[in-house]
Formats: sequence, structure tokens, C-alpha cells
Amino acid sequence: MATLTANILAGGEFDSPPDTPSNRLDTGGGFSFVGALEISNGVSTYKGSAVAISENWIITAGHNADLNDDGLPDPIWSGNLHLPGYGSYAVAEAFTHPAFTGFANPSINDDIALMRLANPLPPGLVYPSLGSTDIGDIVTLVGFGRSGYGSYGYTSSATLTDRRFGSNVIDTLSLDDEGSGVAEVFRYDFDDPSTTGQTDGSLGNDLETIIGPGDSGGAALMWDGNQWVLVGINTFTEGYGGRFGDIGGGVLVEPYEGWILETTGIPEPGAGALLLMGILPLVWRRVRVGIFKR
Ligand SMILES: [Ca+2]
Ligand SMILES: [Ca+2]
Ligand SMILES: [Ca+2]
Repeated sequence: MATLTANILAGGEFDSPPDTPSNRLDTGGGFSFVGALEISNGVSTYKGSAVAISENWIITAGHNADLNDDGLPDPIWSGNLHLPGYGSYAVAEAFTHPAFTGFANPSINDDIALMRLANPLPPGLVYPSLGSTDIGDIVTLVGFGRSGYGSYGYTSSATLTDRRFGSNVIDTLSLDDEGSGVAEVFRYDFDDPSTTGQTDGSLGNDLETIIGPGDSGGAALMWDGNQWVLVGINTFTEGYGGRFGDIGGGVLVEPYEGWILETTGIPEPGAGALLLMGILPLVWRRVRVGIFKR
């Protein structure tokens, strides 16, 4: 079953190459645009992840804004984005995608939200562009969720400080639940290190990962040679909790690009200059996802 969880897991504790949850930490700040999202509904607090795409806007999982699972941003809700090394930034306004009906209520599709920050992020942050992915692509997963070992599951809590990353390969894409024919959801499996080197096997004990609780809203990224490209938002897992054989996934970014641009008004000032030069950073790599494979 799908669970409302998404952490970056390490490999097997006693497998080779050796690995630990701390080995997955982003100590160099290479993913500074991915923050921890601290959420409150006035009763309870929650931890998720989110991705800054401009100085004023972040993308995250729709369910991070919708704790009562009706698809709409909750009326009593507050959020803060924590960017280690940069500070904490309050969310002023949240928008869930119009097609989102709540987590697994009944589908896991369209689980994406945009949030406008009350104050702009500081200069110097580098933001990812938006793009697409396909089956067979290697993606880098980044978030602040629970970690542990694939051999037995979670050993650490989600935090507002510990950003981890790992990789996996896109196994399947699932189509739009509203029937447009485009892919909206991606999945990958958390392979045991014994399958390293095999077709569809592990990328290696110290690389292969799956998300866990607190990683919801974090990034699925690809490197285009010059910059990180945000291709997906991590939103769910299926299985037994961070163990080898579990499935992780999320929503693709590409089908929602029109809504993202319309809602945010991006390009904003910084990106406007690029637009004048004839470059459209937000449409890097056109649609490759119209076909359901496998
Ligand atoms: Ca709601
Ligand atoms: Ca949909
Ligand atoms: Ca895999």
C-alpha cells in the first residue's frame, strides 16, 4: 500500500561498498536549494521537504499542504522552509494542484503544491531548472527524511538539518488519472546490493536509495552537464518501510510546468534577463513522456 512517507535510506549495513546514513549527508551544500519543510496545523507538527525554484517560490508534495486529505490547502496551516546555512523562511501562501484530490484519495496523482515565501531567499542560491525524465534514467533523490539501512529499515528521525541524497533508476511511469494520456507518476525499486551490475539491479550499496518519512516534497533531479534539473517531486513509498524490495516514487514535474509557470509568474526578475536573451530555462528538454511503457 502507499504510505504518506517519503527518507533517504542507506544500503545494507554490512554490504560492500560500506555505507551508513551519515555517508548520505549533503555536507558540501550541493543541494542547497532543497530545504526541510516544518509544518503545523495548530494541533500537530510534521516534517517534509521542499525544493526552491526561485527566490520566492518552492515546490513540494501536495499532501504537505493538505493534512486532512481533501486536496485543498488546509485553512489552519503554517509552514517554514529551513535551508541549512541560509536560515528559515515562512510560507505565505500554498497552492495545491487543481487536480489533486488528497493523498491516495483515491489516487496518488497530482500530489504537488506550490508555496510562496513571505520573504525572498538570499542571493547566491542556485536553483534547478525544470525538465522531464523517462524509464531507465538515473535520478538523484534529495530530502530531509528518516534514514536507516535497506537491510532492516529506519534508524534515524526526520530533521530540519540533515539533507541526504542518493540515487535510483526510474522503472515505470503511470498515466494521468484524468485521462490526458501523459505520464504523471514515476516509480523505482530499492534494489538489494547483491543485484549490483545486473540488469535493473542496484546502482551500488552506497548509491541506491529510497525515500522515507520526511522526504515527501523533496527533489528527484538529473544533471544536464551544467545544472541540476528538477524532474520529479518525491511523494510516496510502497512496502515495509525503507527496506530492499520496497518501491518509491512521486509525481513528474513536466506535466505540471504550465501550472507552475502560471501560478508563480516565473520567470521572475533574475530569469527575465535570460528570457530576453531568447533562452527559456523552464522548458529545457521537451516532453518525452507521452508514451506509457512497461
Ligand atoms: Ca485540505
Ligand atoms: Ca492527473
Ligand atoms: Ca532500483
